[in-house]
Parts: sequence; structure tokens; C-alpha cells
Amino acid sequence: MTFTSNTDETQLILALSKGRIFEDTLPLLSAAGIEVLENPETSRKLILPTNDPGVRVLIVRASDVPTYVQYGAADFGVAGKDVLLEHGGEGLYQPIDLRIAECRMSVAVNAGFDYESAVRQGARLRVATKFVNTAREHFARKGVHVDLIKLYGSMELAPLVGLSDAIVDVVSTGGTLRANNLVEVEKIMDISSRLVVNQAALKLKRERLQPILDAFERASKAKG
Ligand code: PRT
Ligand code: MG
Repeated sequence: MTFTSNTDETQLILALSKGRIFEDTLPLLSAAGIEVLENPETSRKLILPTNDPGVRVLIVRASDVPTYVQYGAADFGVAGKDVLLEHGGEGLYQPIDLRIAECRMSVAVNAGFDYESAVRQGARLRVATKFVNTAREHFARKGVHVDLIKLYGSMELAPLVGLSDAIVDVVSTGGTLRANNLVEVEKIMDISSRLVVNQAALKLKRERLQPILDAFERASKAKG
């Protein structure tokens, strides 16, 4: 199947990732009268139809959502603040904090590691993370020297096997840290997911987009 330009003003494409973002976006879509007609967990399709012939949903990796929207392959999408900070947000308009997929970005270490002393003594820390931009800024602000080790997943493993002294990762229940004998020593920031809109699409497709943005905004505010 070829998937070319997306300049048809009557057609909207929404980029979502499978899992928590898809699940938490469904009620917002419902509020806008949009129902996705296939389940990404069971369908092999990467472009899902909705009850609105003018709206389709792309299923992409969470960290790829900003890229699809930046280049206009999708008109809008939903992405975590963690992902947006790494992407940089270029070409994206970020009108709404949807307050879904909430979590925090934190520093964690082995239970036996005295992070505070290491920082106080000016030790150079090895930090493994997927979020290198966020981590670099955080430690620069604190004046802590770090060697960043880029990983793409399972950050929790790094301190256990001596790859790093610390990790910077997203935490929600803390269950994964506890299960691996790691301790959260510092919260860097609260994280939630944002609606992102392609800047050109916002102008070109405003008529179609605006009612959906309004419905998303109302529904996310009503969440309390
Ligand atoms: O999974 P994949 O590698 O494709 O990408 P991803 O992990 O970025 O995607 P996904 O779908 O797991 O997460 C999408 C977004 O959800 C993230 O960008 C965050 O903004 C947000 N979010 C909310 C989370 C979590 N909560 C979360 N708990 N993202 C990841 N986690 C991970 C966390 O890193 C830990 O390893 O889940 C694990 C368990 O967390 P605990 O603390 O509940 O045990
Ligand atoms: Mg994940």
C-alpha cells in the first residue's frame, strides 16, 4: 500500500502508539464522536479506520509520534512529555495537556548506592537512559558531571549489572524499580501526554481539526 501526501483538507490522520496512550486516548476520541473500528492489539493493520470516514489512526512507536506529525505524515498525535523533550518539538504545535499516561521522570540507583554522598563529593556518575537530553539538562543544572550511556529500553537492568551508577527513567507505580532492588532518589519532573498538531495542518485543516481539539480539551479538563 502506498501512503503519499496528506494534503486533502477533508482527511485527518491521527498518530498514536499502542498500549496506554491508545487506551487513554479512546475516551477523548469518543467525546469527539470518533470510534476506532479495530483494536491495534489484535489487528495487524497499522492504519486503522474509524466511524468517521475522514479520520484514520496510524499506529507507530511512542517515540516516533512527534516525527510523523512534524513531517505531516500525520496531522496530529498524542505523545508523552518525555518523548517530546527528546524530540525537541520542532514543527509541532502543542495546544493541550491531555493529562493521560501520567507518570514522572526520576533518577534511580541500586538500593545500596549513596547517591547524595556521591553528588556531594563531586563524583562523576555514569547514567544510563533513553532520555539523554532530559538527563543532560538535569545534571547540568545540578552541576553534576555525568557520562551518559544511551539505552533503548530496560534501563532498570543497567545498575544491576554495573553498566551504570544511576538511571533516568519514567516511573509510575514504582513496582519495576522495587522488583529490581532500585531506589528512586530524585524526581526530575512530572510527565503527562500532550496533543501535538502539525503546524501546517493546523492552518490548512483548521475547520476539521478545531472541533476535535475542543472536544479533547473539554474531556481532559472534565477528568478532574
Ligand atoms: O514501549 P516502547 O519502547 O515502544 O515505547 P515507550 O515505553 O516509550 O511506550 P509506552 O507506550 O510504554 O509509553 C508511552 C508513554 O506513556 C511514555 O512516553 C510516557 O509518557 C507514558 N508512561 C506512563 C509510561 C509509564 N507511565 C511507565 N510506567 N511510559 C513507560 N513506563 C514504563 C517505565 O519506564 C517502567 O519501565 O513502565 C515501566 C513500569 O513502570 P512502573 O513504575 O509502574 O513499574
Ligand atoms: Mg514501554
